[in-house]
Amino acid sequence: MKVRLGKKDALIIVDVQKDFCPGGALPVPQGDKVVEPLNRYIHLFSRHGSLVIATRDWHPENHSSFEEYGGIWPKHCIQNTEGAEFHDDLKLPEDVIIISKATEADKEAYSGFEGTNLEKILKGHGVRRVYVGGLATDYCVKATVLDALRLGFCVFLLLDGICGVNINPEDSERAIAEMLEKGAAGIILDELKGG
Ligand code: VGL
Ligand code: ZN
Repeated sequence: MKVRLGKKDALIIVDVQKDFCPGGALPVPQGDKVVEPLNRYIHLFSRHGSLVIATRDWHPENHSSFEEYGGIWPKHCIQNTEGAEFHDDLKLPEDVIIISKATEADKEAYSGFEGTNLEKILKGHGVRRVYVGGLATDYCVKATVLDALRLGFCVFLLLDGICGVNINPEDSERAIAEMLEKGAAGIILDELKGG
C-alpha cells in the first residue's frame, strides 16, 4: 500500500526513552533499534510541516506501577532523571510537542491519550490520521493505537519503528494482530510518500 503524507497527518512517537532502551531500568530488548527508522519518519514529517508528537512515561518517584508500591515494574522513567530522557540519538524537531503521561502516583497510563491533552491537541490541529511508532509494542504503543482508533482517528502502525517487551514470547505479535484487527493499518517507511 502506498500512502501519501498529508497536512492533517501527525506522527506520534511513543516513549523512546533511555529507561526503555538497553542499559536502562526497564529495557525493551533491542529497543534502541527503533531510533534510526523513527528518525527517518521524523525527517519526512518535519519536511512536510506535519505535526510530530513525542510521548514520554513521566512518573513520580513513588508511582504505583513500581514493584515497591505494589505494581509490576521496576522503577523507571522518573521525572527529571536521566532514565526518563529521550534516547540521545532520537532527532526530535525543535517544534516537537511533548506529552507527559502517568504523572500522578496513583494512576497508571499506558496510552498517550490517558490523562493528557493529546486528543485536544490533535483535533485542534485538524489531524485525522496518526502514525504511531516507538516503545513498547505490547504496552504503550498498543494502548495508544487502540485509544486513537476509539477516538475516531485513522491509524497507521509503523511496523519498522516499534519494539516490544515480550514478557511472554508472543506478546508483541499478538499486540500487532489486535491493533490490525481493530482497524489500524500496518505501514513501513517505503510505503509512505512525501508530497
Ligand atoms: C511502558 C511499562 C511500563 C511503555 C511504560 O512505555 O510501554 N511499559 N511503563
Ligand atoms: Zn511506566
